Amino acid sequence: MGKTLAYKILESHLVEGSLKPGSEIGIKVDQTLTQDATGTMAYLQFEALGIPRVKTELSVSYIDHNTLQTGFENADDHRFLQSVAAKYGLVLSKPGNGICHQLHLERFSIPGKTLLGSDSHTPTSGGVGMIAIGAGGLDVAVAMGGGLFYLKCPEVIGVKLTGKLPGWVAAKDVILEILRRIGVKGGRGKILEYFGPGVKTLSVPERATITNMGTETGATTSIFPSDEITKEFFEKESRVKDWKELKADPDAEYSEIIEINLSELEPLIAKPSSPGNVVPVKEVEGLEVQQVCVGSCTNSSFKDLMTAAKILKGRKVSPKVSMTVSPGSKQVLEEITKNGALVYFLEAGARMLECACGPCIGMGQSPPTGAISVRTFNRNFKGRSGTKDDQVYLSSVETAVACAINGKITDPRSLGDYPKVELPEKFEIDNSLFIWPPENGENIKIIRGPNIKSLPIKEPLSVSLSGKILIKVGDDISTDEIMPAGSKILPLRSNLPAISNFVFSRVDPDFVKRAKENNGGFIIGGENYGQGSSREHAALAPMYLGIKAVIAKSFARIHKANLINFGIVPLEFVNKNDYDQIDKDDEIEIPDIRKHFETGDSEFIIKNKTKGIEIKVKPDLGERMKEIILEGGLLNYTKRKHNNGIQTL
Ligand code: MIC
Ligand code: SF4
Repeated sequence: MGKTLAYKILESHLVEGSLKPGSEIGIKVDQTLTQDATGTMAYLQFEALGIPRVKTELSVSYIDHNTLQTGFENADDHRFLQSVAAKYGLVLSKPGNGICHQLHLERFSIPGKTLLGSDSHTPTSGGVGMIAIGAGGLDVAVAMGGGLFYLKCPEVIGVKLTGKLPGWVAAKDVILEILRRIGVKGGRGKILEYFGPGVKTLSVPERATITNMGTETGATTSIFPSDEITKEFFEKESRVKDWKELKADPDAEYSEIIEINLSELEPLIAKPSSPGNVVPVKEVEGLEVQQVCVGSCTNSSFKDLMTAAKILKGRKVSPKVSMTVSPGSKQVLEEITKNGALVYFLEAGARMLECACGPCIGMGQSPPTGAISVRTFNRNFKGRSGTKDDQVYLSSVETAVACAINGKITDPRSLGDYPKVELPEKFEIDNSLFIWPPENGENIKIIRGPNIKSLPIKEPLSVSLSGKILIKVGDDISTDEIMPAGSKILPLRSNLPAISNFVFSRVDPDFVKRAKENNGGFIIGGENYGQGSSREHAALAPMYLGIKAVIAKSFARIHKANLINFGIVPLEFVNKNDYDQIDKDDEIEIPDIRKHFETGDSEFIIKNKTKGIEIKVKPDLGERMKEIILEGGLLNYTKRKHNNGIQTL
């Protein structure tokens, strides 16, 4: 039986376990990336591990999220990150250089290598045939120290592409089509691997758009083969030495096959407020639009911006619309400046923003009250834009620009001839906003501002747990709802006492008060609890508030790992209907939980003392994860193993 490309790469990095879907595996990590909003915490954790220098082949610390400097906080964090990178041997990407995923694809991605990033869209580099996975900062810190990355071995779904995209239909429509078919939960526990004759019709930036937004299906990662088209991309980036051919065996066996005929696709759009709420653009055509944003790690490549510029050439943005453009990298901005395309944006009346995440994470450009904003981004969770009642639609660059011109949702095919964009022969390479570390960082002092607070460490798991249900939420609660981001809250990422005051603030403004009055308690969740980002603050801040366990119908992968890493017990209902037997303010007890974990019980009960009933729950955790929970989190676990002379790093 032939092998999938994903399993070939996983096999060559496998250190523990075997490639059986669902079983725990430990893989070697070649490269890591962090961004500033998750990075400060990751480096505090790396410091706590006490390792003098990163042990990976390459670790990069990007600054791209917290770039608005409305107070000292973000600037202090940037300085901290720069000193940490120099001391521990990381490459630092300065603010203004671009968005981590776009930059990593351009400058550091290598087919066949593994990349672990403290950002959920790390799979972008899967566009060149890497196994690139998003994780919490602590997992990345451990990997930087040379430790393995543990995950449940995913199944591999084959996505067979045939045909060729018609004009005005974009790579973004391919991933929107997949989301339309399998939804925001359909990729959980799976890798999406692309193959078939349609692959060669897509350029690397297009492939990267698809692997980037595969994250929204809940997939562990997504991957394309590395072929002649990939080679051309590496030639353009002047690093063809990093390229090699990689593909699945012709008789590779996939657990399931999704077939997409590119020729038959049409422009699609995700309606508010879920990336899975996808319909044909035609279905919502005519709705008035007041904001259009082009950019984000999904759609900010040279190809994307050139397409936008060429469509805008000789046209104007509607007077009713405010249009912003955030280039993915300095390289992209330089290219469109030098070839003159930048002026088409200016002449059309678009607002140019810096090369950063910007509006995608609510760092400015919040839309007006109740207005429709069409964005080329990957997420439209309610309130993420910074406006409470936002109406964010997600589309391709083509559709978004058509909306900007007409001031209403528009199928871009009505705009006439499709402007074809070729990538330049060679991109101009200027690495000057990357700072390489000195050979020896021993004497470098880490600079900490007053916003950087130290890390609290949790106690080992108690004999039994008891307390109140502090909140009960429904299905698909995202980490944006648990721990919001945006320009006011993101600068507090290095300050746990301060940021914890915002947990669930958009869902239930009294949550924090209740948590403090009750010395913590429990959370009840529906399906796919914690979907979306990798932010470990969605576990760390609840831990700080004394949350002991989250009991849910099911969890999203990264958030579940983050809960375990910080000693919050994730439990699943054995019978999903029992979700209805437990409500906010109920008093519950989980007797002998410590013993259950020690003896490895696969099910046990929680007592709902208010309702006088018992409910069966299961931990659904591997042995190593149970041990981590018993220790009160991954930091305690790693330190103890280390002190006992066990080589964990
Ligand atoms: C996001 O898109 O939600 C983020 C902001 O990039 C997050 C990381 C974070 O919260 O810092 C992600 O995707 O992991
Ligand atoms: Fe940045 Fe948005 Fe991409 Fe997250 S999804 S890394 S906030 S551009």
